[in-house]
Amino acid sequence: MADEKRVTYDPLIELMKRFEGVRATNDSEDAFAALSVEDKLKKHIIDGVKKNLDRHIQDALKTYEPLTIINEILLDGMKTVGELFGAGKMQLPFVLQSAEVMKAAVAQLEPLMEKVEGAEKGSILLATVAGDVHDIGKNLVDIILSNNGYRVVNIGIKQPINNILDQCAANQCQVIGMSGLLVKSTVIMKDNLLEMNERGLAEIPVILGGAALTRGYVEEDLRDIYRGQVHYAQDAFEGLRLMEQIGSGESVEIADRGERTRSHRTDELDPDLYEYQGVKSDIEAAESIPVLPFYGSRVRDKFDIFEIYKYINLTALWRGQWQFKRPDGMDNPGFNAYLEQEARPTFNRLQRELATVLTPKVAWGYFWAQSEGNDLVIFEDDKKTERLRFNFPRQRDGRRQCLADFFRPVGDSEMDVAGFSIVTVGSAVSDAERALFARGEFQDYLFVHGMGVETAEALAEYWHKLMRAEMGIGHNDPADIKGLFGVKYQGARYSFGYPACPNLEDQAKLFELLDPGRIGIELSEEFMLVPEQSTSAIVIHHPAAKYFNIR
Ligand code: B1M
Repeated sequence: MADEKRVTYDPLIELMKRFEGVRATNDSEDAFAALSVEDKLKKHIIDGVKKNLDRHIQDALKTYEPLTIINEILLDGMKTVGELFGAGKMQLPFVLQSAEVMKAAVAQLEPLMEKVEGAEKGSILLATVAGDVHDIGKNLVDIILSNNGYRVVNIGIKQPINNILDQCAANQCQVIGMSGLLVKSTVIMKDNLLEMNERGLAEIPVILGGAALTRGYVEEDLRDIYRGQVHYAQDAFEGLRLMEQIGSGESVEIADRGERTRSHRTDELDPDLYEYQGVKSDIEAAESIPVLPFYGSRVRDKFDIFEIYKYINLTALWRGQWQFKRPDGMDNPGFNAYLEQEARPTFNRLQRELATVLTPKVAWGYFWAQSEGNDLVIFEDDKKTERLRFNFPRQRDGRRQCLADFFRPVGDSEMDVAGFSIVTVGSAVSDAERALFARGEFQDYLFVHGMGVETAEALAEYWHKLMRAEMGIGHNDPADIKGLFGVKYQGARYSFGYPACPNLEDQAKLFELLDPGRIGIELSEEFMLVPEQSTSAIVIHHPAAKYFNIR
């Protein structure tokens, strides 16, 4: 019977159902036709649709003043966007798409407006603190605040306190927002607050954000020292909530203080950890030492970028950088299918579009090395003369590991081998990002930034594989690239500034060894790498070398 053959399950429809509420974008004329003019504009914002926006704004202008359209209709749409994001029903890239539409709408309305008192909900001076080059977190905060009615004066990265305060005064901002990702930045933020106390400026409320901070550090330690209000924002939307609360004069509710007891990362590492105390780890000398592939350093600047792309960790890109989150109630296979639908096409497009923007370059090398206590001594090619030495911290307890333990000790009959690498994808990608941000193409700004970051990481991964092959330990590599992300190979690549070798100043020694100026990489005064999308590492061949923390 015909009925028995009727297909009741359409996989495509089932798939679409899963995504209901995640993103409901319908930009057809019909989808707007039946709506009131107010709802049309809100739909533009919520769905991130620019098509016909100008026409619908013209319609709204027949009834409303431009400022009313912004404050009462468009901002209401943005409020819904914020709520959807907060409830896990909207992904960050789509929030940025909504912000793009908001910006375009405001750009159309602004020329029609006189500068009216009350046109802004509040104002904030935003800066990444001195010595810190991280831009994107602060810029996301800028996008969210400025497209929710706040005036944002974003003065950029590496900003000393004098400039922050001068610009705050010159632009008459009500709040100061400081961002920073480096551990050192958390100390600088503290110094900045002390300076504000000193200058009698503690009436200015301060919002702090960035990965190295914790809520406990800001809401306990920093609140203890700053005479005014200081708040922690975990993300841009918490920044928005705080601005609303500060503006309304309400006392700011302290969010979940669960992290209070968690130690924060601002403690300077105890100098004792660097001092060799006579106790070593249980790590035994490697049975065999690789043949030194060559002594000294080399550079390479010709690559097939599509080969590098294969080493991009898609979890880090899609979930980490692009911040696609699994919606409540969606299982893992469903989420993977969702990512394939939403993230893969952008990934494919950007691989092509960035093929000539990303310019991979590598400097790498091998040197004779032996350990002495917590030190790793690097020798000249004569194997006798000390060239320089690194001093690494040792775990206080547990296995008491220290990076030096992975090398034969001074006096051993056999000289050990240490590898080093530094890679970059060049500066043009950062220029492209800045241009996208300036043009208000916020979604692509996030996507391009993520591609730059993860291509730099991919290049480091790809080059580490080549170095293992050069050292003759590549036969232990996993068969597929995914296995590399789980460090399922012999040895490890440790970046200075990360937990096992936290001393960023060691970058200067790496520069002495690799001379990466030849591939256009420079070291800033604060030991940051320029171009931004660059990363360096010491490459260790020892089979027991795995990542560990120093506590
Ligand atoms: Co690197 N890196 N990295 N890195 N990197 C960090 C920053 C690090 C903390 C990792 C770690 O140790 N666990 C560490 C610094 C530690 C330290 O200070 N010692 C570190 C290091 C050491 C390094 C290198 C030195 C390693 C090396 O090569 N030797 C090197 C330096 C690069 C350079 O000098 N140019 C390096 C390189 C790299 C990559 C190139 C591979 C890559 C890109 C870097 C870049 O963005 N330019 C990278 C990445 C990706 C990271 C981590 C993993 C992620 C950073 C990120 O993209 N976050 C980072 C560890 C981490 O953050 N967990 C790390 C996404 C971004 C949107 O978030 O900026 O935090 P974020 O902003 C968020 C919130 O924090 C908040 O809202 C934003 C949006 O939600 N927020 C605010 C931020 N500011 C706010 C202000 C507010 C409110 C909210 O109000 C004012």
